Amino acid sequence: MTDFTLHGKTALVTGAAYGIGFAIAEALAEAGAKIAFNCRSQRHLDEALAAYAAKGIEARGYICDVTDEEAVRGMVASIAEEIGAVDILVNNAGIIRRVPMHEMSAEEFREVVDIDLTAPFIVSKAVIPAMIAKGGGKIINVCSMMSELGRETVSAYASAKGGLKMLTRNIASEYGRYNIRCNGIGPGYIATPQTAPLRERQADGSRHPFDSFIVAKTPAARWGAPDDLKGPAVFLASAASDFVNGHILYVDGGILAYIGRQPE
Ligand code: NAP
Ligand code: GCO
Repeated sequence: MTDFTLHGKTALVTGAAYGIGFAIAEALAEAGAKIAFNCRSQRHLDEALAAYAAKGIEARGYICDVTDEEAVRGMVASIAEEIGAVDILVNNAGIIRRVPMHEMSAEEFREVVDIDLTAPFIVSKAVIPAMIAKGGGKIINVCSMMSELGRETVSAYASAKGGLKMLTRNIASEYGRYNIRCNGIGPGYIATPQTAPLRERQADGSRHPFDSFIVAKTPAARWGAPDDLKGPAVFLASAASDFVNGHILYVDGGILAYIGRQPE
């Protein structure tokens, strides 16, 4: 029987206080993994621990900014001491800044790239030595439609997520010999706090134009939910995907396959 179980594995999901990261961590826990997660605020940490507990998940939470290499190394060491070295890393933490490129400051651009691309490098670098020592591991990078496509106002985010696709392929190339598998998950448009501005009801009660645009661009004719990512995450975290490496698994309802609804 194909092995989708994660019993005995330690998983670190970054930025998993809520949103996509929380759903992925929940899925990995349901498959048997011990869960560690981080965020930047005590309030989010406390709320997340209560939310995990309400689902019967004994998660370990850490206040850690993923751009702070020393703090990341300390968190990874604490996880190893407390529940075991990281077997599964999900680089999920991320931000977006929606600003027309000619109006975006270099500082804003660097902030997005720092969190969405440099941080996955930092956290992956922190866990790889122990994965090598243990005989292997799984790294899953949360990419995006913007790993493949551009659109107005997301130049920094698309640059970072495009880079994250190639970081995924490079880790897969460089560490495959150590039985480390690195793949990406590319969510489509998912209903989380990050995309809430794109779904806000208009003053007249109508749907946000972008909301209608995305539904028309998606063959599944709906926004995704964080739970839509649970199965793909378990697949990429488990032995079931041991010969899958350097692959970006798009979970987008078909957006990338579809030119868009033709005129009636
Ligand atoms: P979200 O609701 O905004 O959650 C982002 C998470 O990242 C939060 O837990 C946040 O925690 C954490 N975070 C941000 N910067 C951090 C930092 N420097 N250090 C530590 N934690 C940090 O976003 P989401 O929609 O769940 O997205 C999660 C991931 O999926 C992101 O990488 C995003 O780019 C990607 N994605 C989202 C969609 C979508 O449609 N929603 C689609 C494709 C890809 P705190 O702010 O509490 O620290
Ligand atoms: C945006 C959205 C997207 C999604 C996601 C799509 O402003 O276009 O936030 O970037 O978050 O990355 O896959």
